[in-house]
Order: sequence, then C-alpha cells, then structure tokens
Amino acid sequence: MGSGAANPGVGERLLRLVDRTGLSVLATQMGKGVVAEGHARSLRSLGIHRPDHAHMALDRADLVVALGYQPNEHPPLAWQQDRNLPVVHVNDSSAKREAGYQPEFEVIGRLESSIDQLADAGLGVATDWTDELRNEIVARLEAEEGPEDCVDPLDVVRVAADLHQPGDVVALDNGVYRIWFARHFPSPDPHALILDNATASMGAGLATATAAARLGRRSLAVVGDGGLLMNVRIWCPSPRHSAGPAPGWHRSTSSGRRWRGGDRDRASCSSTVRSTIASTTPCRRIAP
Ligand SMILES: Cc1ncc(C[n+]2csc(CCOP(=O)(O)OP(=O)(O)O)c2C)c(N)n1
Repeated sequence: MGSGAANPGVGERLLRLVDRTGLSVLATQMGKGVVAEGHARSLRSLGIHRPDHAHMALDRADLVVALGYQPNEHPPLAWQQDRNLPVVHVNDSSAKREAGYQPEFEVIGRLESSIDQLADAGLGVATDWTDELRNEIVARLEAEEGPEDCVDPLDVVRVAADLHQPGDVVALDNGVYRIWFARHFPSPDPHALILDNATASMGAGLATATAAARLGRRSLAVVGDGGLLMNVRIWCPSPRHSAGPAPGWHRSTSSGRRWRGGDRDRASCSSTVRSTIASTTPCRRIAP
C-alpha cells in the first residue's frame, strides 16, 4: 500500500477489503497510517530498504497487490530482491515499469472503486500464517532498541508519539531518523506523519511543518542538522508573525549514533528531548 492510498475515502474502503478477504496490509513509508498499525491485518510499514522487520512479509508472500504504489517511493528491487513475486498493480494510472516491477495484471481506475470491486469479488485468503507473521514482526519491533550512547532516535519517536494529539502533524525531513519513525511511529491516520521517500529531498521537513502550522495545525518538524541548514532561513519568525516554530536542538552525526552530550546517561537525555519538545511553542495559526 503506497502513497496513492493516502487519499481521502480510500482508507475505509481498504478496511472493508481487508475485513472481507483476509488480505494483510504492508505500508510503504508514504502509505503509513492508511490502515492503523494496530489493526490485526497490518504487517506494519517498510522502513529501510533491506534488511527490515516488515520485509519478512514479502519474503513469505505469494502475491503482492500493489495499491496506490509508485516505484519511486520504495525501490522495487529493494523488496523483490531475487523473489520475483507476481504483482497486481492497482492504481489510477498505468504502472511505471522498471526492474523488479513488472506487474502481471493492472487494474486502472479510481482506487476507491477498484478496491470496492475487489472487496465484492468473493476473494478469500488464509490468515493463520499472517497472524503468526504479524506477531513476529510486532515482537521484533518491540524488542528493538536504539543506539546505546545517550539520546537515540527511538526516544524522539516515542516522545513525538506521546505528545501527538488528533489533527497534529509530524513532518520529517530526510535523514536517518526517518527509518525509526517509519518503523515505530504509530500513525493514527495517513496525514499524521508526513514524509517524502520519493524525491527524499533534504530541507522539506521544516517547510512542511511550517505550511501545516499556517493551516492551523499543531506541527512538529523533525530535522537533522544537515537538513536544517538547507532551509533554516524559513524558520526565523518574521515580525509579522505572532507565533512560529520554536527550536529543539541536538547535534548528531549523520549515522544518528552519537549525540552531543554523549557523556550523559540515556535517561537524562531522554528527558531533555521530552522537555524540549513539550516546551516548544505550539504553532498557532499565523496571519498570512
Ligand atoms: C537535497 C538533498 N541532498 C542530499 C541528499 C542525500 N542525503 C540524504 S540524508 C543525508 C544526510 C542528512 O543529514 P542530517 O540532516 O544531519 O540528518 P541525519 O541523517 O544526520 O540525522 C543526505 C546528504 C538528499 N536527500 N537531499
């Protein structure tokens, strides 16, 4: 399930399809949240190309129904490897064919109506093996820990998730933390976590969060120091603006492994991240 499924009206139809057929759902990063990850048929989301926990689903699958998926949002060779899984492409336009993405069938049209027709076609798949698979993926994700030294990106994900309220937007720039958010942020809807794994351009996160704030949404930008420097000038609140994003700042390496203050213990760094985000000025509606 890819970015095309994140459009209004698709999610509830997909749930009906899943409930009727027993099909399980694996999201790309950009399709995350269309089906809640707590749903019994969710096999969670793809994080990094490979190896990743959710890839276990693709290693054992017999068929992929690619709903609203575009190859540029998660390279097909990264999930196909040498498996050469048969693919049914379901989207509003023809497949952009490339190595690893040569669908046997294409269902072209409005996604909502294609999903409805699939749901009514009387299909049914066994769910016992996917139940086991889901338990295994969830157990692996729950056992996962971030880097040992000081603050790790998983802490940031947990704090962002704890503070998240309905309607809030978390906008990710492009850095290694995106993988941790893709794996662990429990997106309640497809627009709670906004990221771009297609063009994957650094500098987009802060702009996205600022745009969301201007639309009256409480927003949080998660940005690496590199990404921040690419777009930092949009951050400075202008005198015209009554409120703007306030900074939370940690310096990391590009691997995300060492954070400044590495001599402090993890618990104290975790609480620093929490209080930094919690004390950040909520973005209010800004006068245009
Ligand atoms: C405009 C642009 N240039 C280069 C890249 C390639 N790139 C992806 S992540 C990355 C490093 C990001 O560093 P930072 O923002 O500090 O985040 P970190 O991964 O260190 O947490 C680079 C150079 C990109 N995605 N976009």
